[in-house]
Amino acid sequence: NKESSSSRGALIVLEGLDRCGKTSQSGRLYKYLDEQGHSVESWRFPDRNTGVGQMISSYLANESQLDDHAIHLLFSANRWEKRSLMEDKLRSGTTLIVDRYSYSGVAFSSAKGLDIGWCKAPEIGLLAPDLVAYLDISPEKAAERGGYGGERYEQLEFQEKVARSYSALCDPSWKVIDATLPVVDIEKKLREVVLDCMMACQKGKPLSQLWP
Ligand code: FDM
Repeated sequence: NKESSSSRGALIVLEGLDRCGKTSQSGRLYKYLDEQGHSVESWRFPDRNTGVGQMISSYLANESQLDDHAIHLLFSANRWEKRSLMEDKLRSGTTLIVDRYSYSGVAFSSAKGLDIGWCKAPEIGLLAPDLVAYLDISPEKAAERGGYGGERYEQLEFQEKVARSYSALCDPSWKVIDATLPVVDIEKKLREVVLDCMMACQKGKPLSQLWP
């Protein structure tokens, strides 16, 4: 059948603190893979274009207030509303580069003091990434880069808590890349791990679900 005869795309997730360089690295990676002739798309969460995404966006801009649990579930719903499209894309051979995913969901909400198990529960059954690349930078270094916008979470003290939450979530399968290296070095390391991962997916690595 179609599924077993054609190879699938890879689900690549980039995670890290604000100002770690995720967004610019996902852009560079997208451009590289696209130019190499791969079928690839660049995604991000929150996806602010949906109805749920607009609620999240207004919360992040401090234009609305929501209970910590409620906003957590909205972030999760925002991933659920994209799940079937995500699966279709992957199965039809498109690789997805995703800027933030469930790990941001758990790291940011548990940094507010919510129970980590409670935070993970609504993510169960979403597609598991084939690769999590964590761009590692200390909250202090990230803050020095400046350019924190005015959004809700963009404060040093909170980012320190998020960094601790990420450490608790990080598992040995994550590819941790030093985000203080020169941009081109990060780009090179990222390409290596991504190409390896895409190869494994082409060779038949099955899609799996959170939490493995
Ligand atoms: N964020 C992002 C969460 O709190 N939970 C989530 O599930 C996701 C995906 O939203 F501060 C936070 C992380 C960040 C903010 O993200 C907006 P971008 O990458 O700056 O758009």
